[in-house]
Amino acid sequence: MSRQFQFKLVLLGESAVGKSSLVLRFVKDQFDDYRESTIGAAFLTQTVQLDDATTIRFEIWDTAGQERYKSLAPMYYRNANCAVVVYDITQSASLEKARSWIRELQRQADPSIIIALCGNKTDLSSRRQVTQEEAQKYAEEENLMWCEASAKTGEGVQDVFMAIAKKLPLSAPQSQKGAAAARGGSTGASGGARGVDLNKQTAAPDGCNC
Ligand SMILES: Nc1nc2c(ncn2[C@@H]2O[C@H](COP(=O)(O)OP(=O)(O)OP(=O)(O)O)[C@@H](O)[C@H]2O)c(=O)[nH]1
Ligand SMILES: [Mg+2]
Repeated sequence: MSRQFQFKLVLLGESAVGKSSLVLRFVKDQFDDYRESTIGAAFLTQTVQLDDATTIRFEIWDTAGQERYKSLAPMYYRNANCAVVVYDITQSASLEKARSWIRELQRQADPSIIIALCGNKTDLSSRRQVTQEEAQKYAEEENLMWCEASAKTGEGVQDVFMAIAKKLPLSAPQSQKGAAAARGGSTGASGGARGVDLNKQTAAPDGCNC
């Protein structure tokens, strides 16, 4: 019998590092050279096949990186099962911003959250300011997943989400409160960051707007 699990994933990072572009590549396999900056946040879903019997449905909150939206972020990372914190390999300052998001997640997100640090824009490696060694060392120290990708070429993009899917706790006990939260339906302060086993739902929620 096939099993389907649902997890809430949030993208965080400085404006223009390519969060929306990574999601657009992952969900629709498209790329825009001129993307509008995100306002508030965008919601998309995508399903990946983990193995013959298991699919993972990601409910993705793509947050706005502009400073004026910063105070909204907790609403999106609260009860998230996983976070992709993005920096631009051609901008050292964007790694600093990523570190600050990671510190905030470590303090305020669910303790079981899986965090991936992702360096985007590897197609611009001639302008690289952040070395792989520097980012990888930091990720190891903080016990984070680390990867690089290019939303433009698509290189490494599926790998980021697949690597996260493989780390998610599929056998964890489910709770109704956590289930509601993982669907983005709860703004409560707690509720855990468990994924939702969709086989145990009476009807699968249909939140796909992609
Ligand atoms: N060369 C290159 N450009 C990219 C890549 N990813 C995104 N961009 C460009 O970078 C710019 C910003 O991308 P967005 O995806 O809008 O960035 P964002 O992080 O969502 O920005 P906010 O919504 O403001 O937080 C756009 O012009 C994209 O075309 C990439 O992998 N390579
Ligand atoms: Mg965006």
